[in-house]
Amino acid sequence: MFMQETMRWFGPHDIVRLSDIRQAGCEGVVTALHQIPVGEVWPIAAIEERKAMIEKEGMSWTVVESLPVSEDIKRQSGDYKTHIAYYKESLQNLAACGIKVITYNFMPVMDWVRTDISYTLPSGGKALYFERAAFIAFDLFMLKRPLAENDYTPAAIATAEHWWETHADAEKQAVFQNAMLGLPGSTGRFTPAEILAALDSYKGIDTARLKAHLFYFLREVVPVAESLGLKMAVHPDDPPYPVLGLPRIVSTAQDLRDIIASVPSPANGLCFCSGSLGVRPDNDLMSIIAELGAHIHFLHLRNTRRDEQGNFFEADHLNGDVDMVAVVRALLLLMKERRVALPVRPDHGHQLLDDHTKTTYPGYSAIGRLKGLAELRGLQRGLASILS
Ligand code: DNO
Repeated sequence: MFMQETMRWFGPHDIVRLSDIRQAGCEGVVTALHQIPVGEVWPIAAIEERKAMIEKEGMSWTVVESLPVSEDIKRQSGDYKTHIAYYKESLQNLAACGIKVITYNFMPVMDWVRTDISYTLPSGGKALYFERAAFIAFDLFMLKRPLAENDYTPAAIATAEHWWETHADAEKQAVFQNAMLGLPGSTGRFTPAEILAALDSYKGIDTARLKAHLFYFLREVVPVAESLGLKMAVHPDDPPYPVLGLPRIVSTAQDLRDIIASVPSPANGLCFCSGSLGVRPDNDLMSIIAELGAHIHFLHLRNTRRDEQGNFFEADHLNGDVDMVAVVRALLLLMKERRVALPVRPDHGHQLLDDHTKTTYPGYSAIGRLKGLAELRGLQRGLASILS
């Protein structure tokens, strides 16, 4: 049994077209109604319309990524009760349209963060990169977040000062632009004032409190998802540690364990993202699969390469810190045992060949992702022949 191969599509405005995804050999598409403001209901008509576009191209809408959780829900402020009621309504509507897997995250304010979205690899391909000193310099000297210095060691501040002194204005500007990128599926950027106001709105919300908010949300929505036959899949934090002083609570094996234990249900599950989890050396991906495999409903398979300074770049799918051969082997065995073909996407890809001439959503090039997917496909086929 092989994984169900998919790619993410950001909708009709994505310059990577559904027909490109089809040509990559995908049977499924991962998408979301990015046009609907976070917190509002996804109406059946809009879901059906999106579904029909995908089916017209000979594929199916396999996974929703993401049905976003509003900042009000994460903070338990303002309209959070209404937003939770709307979330349940969206789940009902998605289930009515036959969609089964729903991905979400619980990262406050920002989704994934990088400092460079076109980091040149030795091959000439380009990748996403997170440079810690540059990010701290952004925080301290560009964003000028109040009391930011309390979140870093003197040594980390010294590396950021060195970075600041040795980089040109254009490079600083590029880091600023990249760090302020808005949410996936939008081309917008936050303004410093917006970020600072959003950060301020999390004052007093520490790790324990944010976790309590997540568990409250899960206690509300998981029973609904379960009754509808849906699987919820929480996406890990990227990077998997606190950012800009905000707590992050989906970063470690213990976090994942706590989430699963908070509401025991087949509907309360995980998106296993090897790229996000793999950035922490203390995340042992093989033992996460062994322990929590029964709760994995969706796979993001990509690789990163980190260094001792806490920098990392997105490496070739089969050539980074994650032992992808071992991970795919463990996942194939897991699927066999569970008798389920899990949906997978290559997650991000490099910019290669004609990708360099196009502006896609960062990480979502066509050719780079096709390469990652094809490598994973070959790996699966090869392993399957040995395992059977
Ligand atoms: C990055 C993605 C994440 C992911 C969300 C899920 O490219 O993997 O943005 O979609 O965190 O909610």
